[in-house]
Amino acid sequence: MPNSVICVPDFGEEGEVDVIEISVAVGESVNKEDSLIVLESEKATIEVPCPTNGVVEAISIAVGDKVSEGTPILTLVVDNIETLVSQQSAETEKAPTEPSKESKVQSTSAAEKTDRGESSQIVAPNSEEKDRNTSQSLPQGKQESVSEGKADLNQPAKFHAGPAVRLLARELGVQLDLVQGSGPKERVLKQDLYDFVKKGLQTLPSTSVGSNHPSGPTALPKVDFSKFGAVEEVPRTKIQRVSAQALLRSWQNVPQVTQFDEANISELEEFRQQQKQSLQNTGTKLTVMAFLVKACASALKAFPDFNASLNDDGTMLVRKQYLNIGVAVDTPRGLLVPVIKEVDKKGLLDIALEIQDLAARAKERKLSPQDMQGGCFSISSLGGIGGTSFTPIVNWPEVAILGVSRSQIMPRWDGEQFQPQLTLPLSLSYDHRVIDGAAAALFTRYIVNILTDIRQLIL
Ligand code: CAO
Repeated sequence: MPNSVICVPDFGEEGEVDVIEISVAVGESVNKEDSLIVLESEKATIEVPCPTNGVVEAISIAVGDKVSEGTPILTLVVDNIETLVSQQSAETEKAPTEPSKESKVQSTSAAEKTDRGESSQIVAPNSEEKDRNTSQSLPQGKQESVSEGKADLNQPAKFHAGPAVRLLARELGVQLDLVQGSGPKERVLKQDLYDFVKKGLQTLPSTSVGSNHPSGPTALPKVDFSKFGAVEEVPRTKIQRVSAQALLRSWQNVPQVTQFDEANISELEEFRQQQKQSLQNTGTKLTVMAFLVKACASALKAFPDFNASLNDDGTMLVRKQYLNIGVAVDTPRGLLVPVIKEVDKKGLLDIALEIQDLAARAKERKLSPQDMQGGCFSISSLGGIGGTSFTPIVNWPEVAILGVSRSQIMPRWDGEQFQPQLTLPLSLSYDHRVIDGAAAALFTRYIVNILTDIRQLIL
């Protein structure tokens, strides 16, 4: 049987690219169009298909190598070199306007070398050409290996998938040979990946203490603390148990990042103190929280992707046309997040009164389920207690939450001297699937600007 050295084809980019996957192994039988290797450039992933049927005799490259057009990939014991050479010659004739791809097949010398028992050099077809050929059906044996879908990590991949699907699989952390393809020749499509991931998530148990699912979090082992000394078991309240589950669900499902910033609230505080005196007899307590709710309402209007939720399969962002903001309230039985509805239609004092009312009812166990539903965004303030910053957890299905810490007088350099400024630390945690870091920084800056100059709230 003649040998052929299969080389990297013209992949449409200059220079070297990385080998990110070797899809075959020495001794393996390969069919025409089977993926041999996958290359990754700065712009794309490129699958290099096999030009003919044969058996892999030797592999000349490894994952991590840098290759360019013409680099030998592997040596193939070709079933029928004549067929291969004539096929590639015919394809060259068919595409005379594209000499760069097929003309690199050294057909004449290949045939001559074959006659002399030497190995010939064949350039694999590029993936464009492979795509043209995908309507041909695979031999039965190959179809069986795909449909069986057995995963053997020591074996090379047995699946068909285009570069975009492979890239997505890597991003999602999905092992492609476990996915049943629904495309032609059982080719794995993007939708197959989404369905695979969705199915995996649905089978995860909903318990809050982890699981033994192979791709899920490791279950936490039981610890007998009484071995080390006396202990007391305190029952967790229903609120604590429910909020623990919600926090864990968000932590496990939402990739979260926290953006920190600081607002100069010196003028806001001066205004607040003035109002505080005139409000003394009305029972309204105007705290920084009311200003924060108004500032966030304005920011949510300006940045609608923050007033949104991802739909269940992550293919749509559901932007909300209403503006409800939840406020985290610390109660003796646990954390509650009552929601102030339609904050954009309410004034500062109305919001201040509502915060007071909701916080009081939360502490007295008088909130109804409706009081805690329909939130678009949350604010968690620990400013009344202390601390310089913290990372709140996104209150899923919302996509962002603002954490507020205690304001302090800080020295700020004005270009000539240090000025005392009342500085409010802000921590915005956000769902990075929905919100980019730059958008989060802009959103937080927007809030900072409003708090620094509260006249903007009138606009
Ligand atoms: N910096 C400095 N002082 C602050 C402040 C801040 N960021 N925020 C509040 N304060 C002050 C208030 O002005 C008030 O002082 P005065 O009486 O002199 O005006 C005092 O602290 C107490 O305020 P408050 O906490 O009663 O009122 P609030 O409107 O600021 O907050 C509420 C209301 C319900 C948010 C708050 O009581 C609460 O429960 N906070 C805890 C929320 C929580 O646990 N979050 C963590 C959840 S885990 O992510």
